[in-house]
Amino acid sequence: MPSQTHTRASTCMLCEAACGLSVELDGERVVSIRGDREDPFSAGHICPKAAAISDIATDPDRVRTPLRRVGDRFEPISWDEALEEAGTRLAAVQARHGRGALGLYLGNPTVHSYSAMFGASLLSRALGSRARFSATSVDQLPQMLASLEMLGHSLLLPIPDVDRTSYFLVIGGNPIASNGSLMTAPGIGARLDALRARGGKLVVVDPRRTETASRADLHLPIRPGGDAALLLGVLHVIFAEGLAHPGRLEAFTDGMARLREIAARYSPERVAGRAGLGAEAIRALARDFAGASAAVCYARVGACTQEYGGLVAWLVSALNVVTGNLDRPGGAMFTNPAADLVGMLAKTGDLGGFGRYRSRVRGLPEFSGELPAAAFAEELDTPGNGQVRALITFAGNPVLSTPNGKRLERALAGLEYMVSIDLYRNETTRHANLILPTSFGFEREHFDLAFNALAVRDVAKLAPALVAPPSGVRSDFDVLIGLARALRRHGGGRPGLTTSLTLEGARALGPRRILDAMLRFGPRRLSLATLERAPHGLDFGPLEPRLPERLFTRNRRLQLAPELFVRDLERLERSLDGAPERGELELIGRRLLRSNNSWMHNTHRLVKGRPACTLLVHPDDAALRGLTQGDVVLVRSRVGEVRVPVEITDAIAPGVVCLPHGYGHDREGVALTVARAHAGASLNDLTDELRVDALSGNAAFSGTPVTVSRV
Ligand SMILES: Nc1nc2c(c(=O)[nH]1)N[C@H]1C(S)=C(S)[C@@H](COP(=O)(O)OP(=O)(O)OC[C@H]3O[C@@H](n4cnc5c(=O)[nH]c(N)nc54)[C@H](O)[C@@H]3O)O[C@H]1N2
Ligand SMILES: Nc1nc2c(c(=O)[nH]1)N[C@H]1C(S)=C(S)[C@@H](COP(=O)(O)OP(=O)(O)OC[C@H]3O[C@@H](n4cnc5c(=O)[nH]c(N)nc54)[C@H](O)[C@@H]3O)O[C@H]1N2
Ligand code: SF4
Ligand SMILES: [Mo]
Repeated sequence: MPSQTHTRASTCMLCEAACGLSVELDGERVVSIRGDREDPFSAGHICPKAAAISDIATDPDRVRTPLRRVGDRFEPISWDEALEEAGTRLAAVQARHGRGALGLYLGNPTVHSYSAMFGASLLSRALGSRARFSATSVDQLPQMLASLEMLGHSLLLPIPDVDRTSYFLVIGGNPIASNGSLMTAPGIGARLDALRARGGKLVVVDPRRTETASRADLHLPIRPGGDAALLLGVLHVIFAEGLAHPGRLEAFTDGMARLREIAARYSPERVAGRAGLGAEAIRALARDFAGASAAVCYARVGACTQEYGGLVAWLVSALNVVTGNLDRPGGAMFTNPAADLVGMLAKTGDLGGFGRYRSRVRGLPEFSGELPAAAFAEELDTPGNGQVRALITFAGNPVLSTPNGKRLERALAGLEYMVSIDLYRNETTRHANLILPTSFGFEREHFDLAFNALAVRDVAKLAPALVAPPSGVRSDFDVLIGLARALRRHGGGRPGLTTSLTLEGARALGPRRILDAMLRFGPRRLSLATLERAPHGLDFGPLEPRLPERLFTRNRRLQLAPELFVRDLERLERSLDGAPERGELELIGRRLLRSNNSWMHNTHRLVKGRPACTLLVHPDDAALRGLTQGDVVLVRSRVGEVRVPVEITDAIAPGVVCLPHGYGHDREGVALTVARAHAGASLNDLTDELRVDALSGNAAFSGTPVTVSRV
């Protein structure tokens, strides 16, 4: 009998681009995944990863029932047994060692599921522990800190208006490979082509001539960690040459004079050495940026995961303000999302927070109720009052994604009890006593709560679940709430009636009705029903100016020179004026189009072809060490060593080497058949947990000193 297929609209949940998909189904089986040309936002764009959604869902290695570790083996158990055991054991650890002995780590995919966002925030609050960690502090934390200090809300992030700008200055981002981040812009390649076609300029600041830099009008090969120096030099020129024109922003901005005074100290000549760029290049950049009809400076992972991440995030926004480019078309703008998390949290007084307490071992600052991932391992392996002895991980793989993964691995092995909620038994979850599996991909309804709020246009779309999950898995929301309730049943977690009532209330409502309420009370007065009537999504048009109404600072004014950042300049000064301390080579990371952090290497479609986990080395550095193409080298840092093949290329600056993160799958007990056959080595077996942005506590991956030698 010929099978009847039908096509449904959906959304890709793998990365921030949120591409519309057209999914062809034969009953419960996904036949094909294509770009949805009727999606008004993504207009048919997809990347090679989209097809892997169903590979993962049907992966023989996927965990499909709760698993309990018995020695080195895992055996299936029922959900009731699993939750009962987890509740008992986690509560017992809290009873024995105090509530703070239970830790939580939330990984990146949390923000790609609205139901997981609700569930994770409920579990997190129900724990009654400060030992909470997430991928935020190996990623965008400095940008959130800048928003908190300058705009008054940690989640109010300025988005580059890429479709209308005439000068796009990208610092430490590679959207052609990453598909854009804190800038949901499906089909970013076409958007950048359009920018250039209308006579605009693309300028990329990056130690590597990346896929994005190769398409740029100008590539500035900065020294790792040199961006704050560069930006100070740029601001210096802008003030000195009378190019500062904040325009309408001036009426509600504090600190302009202070910033002018600060910038005066950093002439291009003074900062050039630390930036690794010539003073004339810095002058030209400042003049071009200030002279553009609409310009936007945009920074991403490379600008955050470095020693001066906080300063960079501040100076990027400051540059946009000083040149009048914040909150205007073609500049850095703010969304008006249908489900407005920022507005909703602000109404409850939750603006985010910083430094209200510090981590036990190293005294690193808290951020919005979390401690830095760079302090994760030490909070687990350092004995004493407050040591973390039990852990819950959700959709995270910190062994491969946080600094000094080897130390973390040893710390996880020493825990009294660990529960991981994940799709796979991987480098992290293999240490768990229990692995609890959730639904994934087309098995759940999708609404981009996080990324609609970070998009370059105001859009909203609800994608229904298309296929049934495997019978042994539960929804992320159910597992997260189930775990929180089990913990409380056994006397663990945060005490008090409010916690119980919140959990029971949320469980009774369910994630759909919570979202529906957010939409109904949101600025556009939508509902799930209105979205269901527009299966390809709704487009409300380009972003519109939102200031000063959208400011949440105490005096409702934009803070251009917060003391927190001003004080941190002292630290930078030491690196400007002293002899530049440089490791033999400085290590940076990279992202590959056919990969997504650590968890997409178990699909043959994405890993076939040449090995991807190679060390990029400049020809001069290769010659100095007698290296030839393909040689396997030993890379060493303070914390560890890895062996990887070299790829000699002048796309990397001399003195810098580059390795992708998310590899290193060949570890005992990892149940990822394909990934283990394409294992590579982990960048984070080299990155150093002691290297942080001392201001924000964010991990400083970029510029890790390493030596490289032939094996
Ligand atoms: N294909 C793919 N897409 C992804 C991901 C993935 O793993 N693969 N991950 C997703 C996630 S979680 C995120 S957060 C986004 C990230 O999105 P992006 O930030 O756009 O991605 P990266 O490739 O990490 O870009 C960082 C760039 O910073 C550069 N860099 C390193 N150190 C420095 C420095 O000191 N200064 C400057 N100026 N540049 C520096 C690096 O060379 C690199 O090109 O991508 C998302 N999308
Ligand atoms: N050196 C270096 N390190 C980095 C970076 C870098 O640029 N350089 N980038 C950093 C960045 S930006 C990030 S965001 C972090 C990411 O850090 P993490 O979030 O810790 O790591 P991921 O690799 O994204 O792991 C995601 C996990 O979630 C699971 N998963 C996927 N989908 C689902 C789901 O729907 N439900 C459940 N329950 N589980 C799911 C996967 O199996 C995997 O185990 O890595 C960081 N680490
Ligand atoms: S760009 Fe991102 S959202 Fe779009 S198809 Fe690829 S992985 Fe999915
Ligand atoms: Mo990220």
